[in-house]
Amino acid sequence: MSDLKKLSTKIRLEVCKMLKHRGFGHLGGSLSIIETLSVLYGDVMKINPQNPNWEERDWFILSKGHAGPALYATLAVKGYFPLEMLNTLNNNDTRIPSHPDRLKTPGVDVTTGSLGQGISLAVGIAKSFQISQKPNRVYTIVGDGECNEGQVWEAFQFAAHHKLSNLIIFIDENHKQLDGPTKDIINSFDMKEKVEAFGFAVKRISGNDELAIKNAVLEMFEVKDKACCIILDTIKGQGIKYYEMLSDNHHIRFSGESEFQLDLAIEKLKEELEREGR
Ligand SMILES: Cc1ncc(C[n+]2csc(CCOP(=O)(O)OP(=O)(O)O)c2C)c(N)n1
Ligand SMILES: [Mg+2]
Repeated sequence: MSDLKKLSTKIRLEVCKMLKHRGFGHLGGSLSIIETLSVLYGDVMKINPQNPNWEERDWFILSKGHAGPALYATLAVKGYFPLEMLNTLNNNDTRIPSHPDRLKTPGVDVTTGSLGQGISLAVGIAKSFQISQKPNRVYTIVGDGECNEGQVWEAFQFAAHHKLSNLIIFIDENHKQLDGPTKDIINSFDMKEKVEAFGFAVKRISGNDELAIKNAVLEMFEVKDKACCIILDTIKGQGIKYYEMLSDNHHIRFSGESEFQLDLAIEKLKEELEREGR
């Protein structure tokens, strides 16, 4: 198992434990971005968990903010705050509310949750680094359902027009949104063609393959005069067969079979890590 695969497994385990403890949460869309977070925080991003506001850091914006648990698990595993804090998800006085809040959680750069707004902030932040000629990079993950928001396409136009090559936009194409397949709700058609037509450098890759994600990011580093987009072909509920197959897997209230399967997944992920010697 590669180091990045091991990191993905650790993050996936913490997401499952956190939602088991809470009893409900946005499991499907959290699981589909784990490999991407693993590559970003485990390899390509310039970060300093001991000093989250380090001026030279790269910025990460989870535009699909409902996947907060995936970001919290990543930050905790990377040492931004203790793992035990993950058990406070959604508590009244928590530092990790269901959607990310930059004033509450160490390592959260931007408050998100209202779909369409995270990507808009991301392009503004990238523009500010471009104006001040700073080397900081900006990374953001947008949901495929989120792309139903007109505001997303305004932000894409802005990124393309300003040639924001210091920004990498990931689109998590897990083919589903809140209450069904994206093709039935508002069809995205061919996302790659659309983003290309907006003037981006685009690559579409498998979103569960850490090496492919890393190589795509490194390829985008070579782009100098265009905004960059990586489309992640993923599965909502990725990495846990039962939840991949479960049609209503956006927000789950665990009980009966769905709770049993979560316990099973936790045991399997623990065993995988133990086999690897953690
Ligand atoms: C402006 C806005 N409208 C509606 C919602 C409610 N909402 C939360 S998640 C979601 C579906 C998002 O689908 P997608 O972006 O595909 O997320 P994923 O599949 O990754 O979970 C919706 C409609 C919201 N958070 N913000
Ligand atoms: Mg989706």
